[in-house]
Amino acid sequence: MKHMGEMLMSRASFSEIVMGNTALVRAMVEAGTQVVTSYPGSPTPEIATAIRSIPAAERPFYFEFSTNEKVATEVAYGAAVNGHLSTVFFKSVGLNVAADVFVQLSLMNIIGGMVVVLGDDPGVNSSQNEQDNRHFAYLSYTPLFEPTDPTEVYQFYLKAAALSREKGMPVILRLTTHVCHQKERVTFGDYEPLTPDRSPRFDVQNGPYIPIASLVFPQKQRALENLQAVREWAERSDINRIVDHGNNKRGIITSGLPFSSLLDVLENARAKPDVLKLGLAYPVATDTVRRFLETHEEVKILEELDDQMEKQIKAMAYDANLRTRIIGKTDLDDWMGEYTPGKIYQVLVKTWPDLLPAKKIPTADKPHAPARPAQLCPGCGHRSAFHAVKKALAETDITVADIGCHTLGFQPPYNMGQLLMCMGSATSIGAGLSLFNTTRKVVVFMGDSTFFHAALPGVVNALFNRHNLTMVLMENGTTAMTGHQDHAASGKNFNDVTDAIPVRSVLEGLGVRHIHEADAYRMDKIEQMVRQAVDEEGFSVVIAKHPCMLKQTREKRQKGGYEQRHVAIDQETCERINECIEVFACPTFTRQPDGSVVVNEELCIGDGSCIKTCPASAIGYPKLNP
Ligand SMILES: Cc1ncc(C[n+]2csc(CCOP(=O)(O)OP(=O)(O)O)c2C)c(N)n1
Repeated sequence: MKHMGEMLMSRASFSEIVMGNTALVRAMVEAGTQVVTSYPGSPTPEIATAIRSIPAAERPFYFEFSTNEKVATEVAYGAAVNGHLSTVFFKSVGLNVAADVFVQLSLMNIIGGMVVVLGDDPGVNSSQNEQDNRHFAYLSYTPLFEPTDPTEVYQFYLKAAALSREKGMPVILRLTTHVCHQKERVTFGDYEPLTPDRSPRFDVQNGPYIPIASLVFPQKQRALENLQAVREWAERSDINRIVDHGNNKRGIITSGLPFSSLLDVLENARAKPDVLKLGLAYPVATDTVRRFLETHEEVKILEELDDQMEKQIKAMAYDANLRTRIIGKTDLDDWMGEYTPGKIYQVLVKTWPDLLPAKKIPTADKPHAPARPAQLCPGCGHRSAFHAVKKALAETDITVADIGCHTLGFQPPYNMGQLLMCMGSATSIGAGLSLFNTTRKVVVFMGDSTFFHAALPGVVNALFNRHNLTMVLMENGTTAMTGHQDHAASGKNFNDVTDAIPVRSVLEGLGVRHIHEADAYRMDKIEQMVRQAVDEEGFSVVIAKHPCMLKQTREKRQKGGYEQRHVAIDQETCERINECIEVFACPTFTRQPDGSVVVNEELCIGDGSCIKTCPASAIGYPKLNP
């Protein structure tokens, strides 16, 4: 395979095995996309990895990681009303942050076109819920394409971009985790680089662009007419397709990833039902669906997560007075989890017990891998900070987690972080917990990327309303959990060096009176600072600073010259107190069957953060790996 960037910019048509996220970037290139924005979140960060593989000088569009999803959407919208085809992408819950601007997009004449790429996460692989963002399409009068595989990611983006440009309306391309991450051979088209018209074409005559009070009605009317036109387009286009098994009794309507799982499962079916696959999940092409219903006695709606299609289809069937038996979700389990082949099997068997042969139940002798919860990396500064904060607090004190690698502090043995909601929420939740509360200290944790993303209003509120709590700012210099993207304090953006906005300066600028700061490895200092901070009046901050060690070691490895070191346990000195395993809990420590503890030299990076935690001083200073 050619270098990825070279491949993505190839002028000639080619075919290659790629991830959905990579196929998307080729589609952006072919479609003539001019501006792309994002805030990182699984399952979408590899889209940025593919973008980065194209050398900046050759990249045909501008890309930025913005400070959050709302900002990213606003930047893309601004560019799109200036005439540039734009795309914004982010994870499922990112749309909650972007919603305030997103729900207005369909009211506007977006002359350049704008595609909103969502990475939904059925199965909660890496999110705090499994929200079904198809609801937002309905809520905001925005068409929603739902590809099944990388080929469709590529094809549907091209269709979405063309439609968006033609109608001047936003279009959603809804991906899900395993549409983003699955790989298949995709055949791409030619790419003819054209010199884009980058003149600023914003013109109020294309508007109105001011949605206020009754001025909104003509804009809303236009959005509804656009939706109607898109539905009619979908009736004629090949975006929806039928897999005809010649079965006039049973049919299935589905879309997205469940379609490919369904094809797998139907391999073994006794009499395969016909399948109508909807590529445009909203608005549903009701005439196409009606014809499908009319030609089958029973139709199962097979949809992952919520009952979006079911509601639209049942309402239409009622109005059309259809006799077809429509089977939607049968029990609560149907609303949960990713529709893998195993899940589809379970759902279909409940509907039609005779459809599929009985499945062999896995036997007990099958190898079973124990669940391995996510954990902080060896050398992670967050671990040291948690170790210290825990010592400073009483059992009854309240700790609030936020989103990031540091969320993992909620797990034993640290148990630091007893509540979690969404990015940036810890400070204000902590403020609420501090009300009427004179007995239990409130400590909230915050990452540095999250600080800029959504925490600032909470910090300002804590100062403005004189809330009484302590924030431990876990500053590791990066957006670690999603793959080390730069943030406003990094001194670099995606494209260039830039002025860093240090978190401490921001806090000082806001007038935070009590700011303490130490390297997270200085656990004695952090402990003493937290003790002091929780007794200070009002809002106090302890900055526990240490670079992300995964990032640092990876960079050293890439540059060459990284030498792996490890600590070692002096078995003579070790008193088997097991603090290294039970309290500090670095995964490099392993208990042997005889009760002794050894260091996994492959995992250990020799950072030495553990040394001072051993009450018997049995951990020796790092040595080079042999
Ligand atoms: C609204 C929203 N956007 C994106 C994400 C994805 N996400 C999870 S953790 C995280 C990064 C947090 O970075 P930081 O606060 O610096 O903490 P670190 O992981 O570096 O410890 C992001 C972007 C999310 N969960 N919610």
